[in-house]
Amino acid sequence: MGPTTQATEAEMGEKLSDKERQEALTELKGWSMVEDRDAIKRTFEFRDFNEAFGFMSRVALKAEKMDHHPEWFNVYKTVEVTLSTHDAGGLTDKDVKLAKFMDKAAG
Ligand code: H2B
Repeated sequence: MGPTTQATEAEMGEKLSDKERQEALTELKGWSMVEDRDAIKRTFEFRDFNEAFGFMSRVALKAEKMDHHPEWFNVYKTVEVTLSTHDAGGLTDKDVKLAKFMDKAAG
């Protein structure tokens, strides 16, 4: 790959430093580190399926805009979310940004 096709670290997002991820996790209530993986997770519980799917729809639009997508699993009113930046091989600012958006979207 030449210089025009090679994505730079900044474009892919750089993995958070130890200090950055510590600060991020303090801010993100309900989120925790995934074991054996550089990723964060949170389980959202809604009143019913309609609320859960409404949340997923709002997050989906945001994810497309950000070009940053969650790994998630829905059963009825429960949505289990894992966030990690695949291109960077771990946690970046994009994950923190999407996590904050999800917290707000969940109300
Ligand atoms: N989502 C997540 N979570 N991590 C990524 O590295 C990522 C993504 N990369 N969504 C994007 C899409 C990339 O594959 C496209 C080509 O921009």
